[in-house]
Amino acid sequence: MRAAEYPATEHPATERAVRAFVETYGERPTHLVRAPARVNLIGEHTDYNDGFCLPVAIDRELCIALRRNEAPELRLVSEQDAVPAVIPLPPPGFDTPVSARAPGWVRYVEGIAVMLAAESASRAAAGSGGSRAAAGSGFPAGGGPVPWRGTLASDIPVGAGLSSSAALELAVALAGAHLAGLTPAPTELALLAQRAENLWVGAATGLLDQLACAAGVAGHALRIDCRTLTTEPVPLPGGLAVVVIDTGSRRQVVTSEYATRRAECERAARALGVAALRDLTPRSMDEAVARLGRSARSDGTTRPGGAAGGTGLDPVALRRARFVVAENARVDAVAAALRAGDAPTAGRLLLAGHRGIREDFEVSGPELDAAVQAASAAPGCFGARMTGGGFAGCAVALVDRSRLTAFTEAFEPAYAALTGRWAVLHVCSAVAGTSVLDLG
Ligand code: GAF
Repeated sequence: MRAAEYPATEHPATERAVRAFVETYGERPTHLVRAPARVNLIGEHTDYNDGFCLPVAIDRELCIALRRNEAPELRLVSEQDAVPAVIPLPPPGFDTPVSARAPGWVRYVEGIAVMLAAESASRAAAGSGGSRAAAGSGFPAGGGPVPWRGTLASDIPVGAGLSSSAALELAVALAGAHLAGLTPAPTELALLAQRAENLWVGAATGLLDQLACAAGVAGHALRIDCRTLTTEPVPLPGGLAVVVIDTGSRRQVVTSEYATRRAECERAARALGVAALRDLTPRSMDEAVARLGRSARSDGTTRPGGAAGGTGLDPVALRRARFVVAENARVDAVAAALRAGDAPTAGRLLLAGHRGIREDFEVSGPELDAAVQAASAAPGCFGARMTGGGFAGCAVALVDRSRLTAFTEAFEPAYAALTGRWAVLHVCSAVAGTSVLDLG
């Protein structure tokens, strides 16, 4: 089957995955795994600062139809790639050099296979009793990695900042865990996927994407505390539409700039004397900066008028910290506004978040700024901001559901006039996190 014969626009990913399985392997799948994309409403670049986020798992999903394999390998055929992922089980060890690892999407599949095998090995070493402490990760006890074959279909745009890679990691992880008789909690699944991303793929990301995709709750946003890893569903008001705006822009700088921002935040936390920026409020941060300034002046090390000079806190790190500390406070303010059904306040906070990320954190981009400008001027829009890692990809807007048509009609030409390109709008529903269905 070629994708063009069975277009994504007319058939959901679940249906396409099952159909592809039958056509590829000549039999029915036994299981169907689904994993949603996520859009983050507020709380950006806060996860690796031990802070707070407010994402929504959305109804743009990735699905894998699968069954056990006789051959000792994991084989996954994607509708988006002519070359399948074929991973021998048990997979290569951690000592495999980075250059020998698989390219593109296959690397994520491989990373999950490696992490599941590591779990299995550590459980075996712990004497099959599977003590959580011995396993070292909180992943529950169970069998070893099980070989399976599957087909993958996805409605999540790739590289758009909607966590298509986290969805892939989680779907592969849940498939492997389920076949091995494991029932990991969403947080445990998310942590395993994050380890694959950090240790195998080599991206030093936080837990936002994986936890949002794993633990989403239908009809709700999810307040995540990235230090305690607790999640709390926040109901989305019925009259409010979450509109994801895919600006059509994609950039490669994200990984290196991400690492730089992370280092700047860590530098700021060290200078301000806290374990992580999460430990500061806007007020306690002002006090800490003032204290630093006073002690630097008493040493005679600062220049008069130099805001952060001589304090050990350079102006760039100070700006990054100001954004993160204010953004953490915005998460609870947006959650409270949503609970109260106060969409105008939630919208204003999103706009404030975008200003901060553009001016202080500096990870916006021209298309993202244009999308926010065009959206916030359109009728029915309460507020908008860029979402995800930044530089390119998607923005999110909160829109009065009864005015969606007027919003779209005003937004589309306004964005095109500003950028010379057309955006794709996704009016999204909040769905449950990753799940597996036994097909019998
Ligand atoms: C990316 C990362 F993967 C997340 O962990 C998070 O830091 C996000 O950027 C920014 O909020 O999606």
